[in-house]
Amino acid sequence: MINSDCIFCRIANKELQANLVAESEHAIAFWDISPRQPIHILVIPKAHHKNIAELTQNSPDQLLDLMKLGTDIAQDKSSGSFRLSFNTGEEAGQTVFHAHGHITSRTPKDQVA
Ligand code: DGP
Repeated sequence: MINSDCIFCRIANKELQANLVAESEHAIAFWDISPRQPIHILVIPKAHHKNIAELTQNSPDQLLDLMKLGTDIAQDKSSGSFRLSFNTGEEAGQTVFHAHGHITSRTPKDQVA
């Protein structure tokens, strides 16, 4: 389901522009608009789920697809040292209430000696 008030639904639906990295059947990944590390990519389900807990509960098949896309991208873009993290709830720093994983790394693959 797509929520027209949700910015990440609109990116997933290609109504809003983003710097896309890759997509799979159920997930899409794009560069974070305000990167905090040299690699900072978001991976989101195409369908609207407010956080990773709801996605896990409601659609384990979509969760698996998202995790595979996220880890494939992380391994492709980084040296192999990365984080894939999900802020869940306001107190944990979640500001966009459409589930999303932050793929972050300090060591892009092309900068490893
Ligand atoms: P969080 O704090 O975990 O909810 O992370 C939300 C992230 O989403 C934050 O790092 C900034 C990013 N972001 C917010 N709006 C946009 C947008 O319109 N485009 C892109 N590419 N990233 C966005």
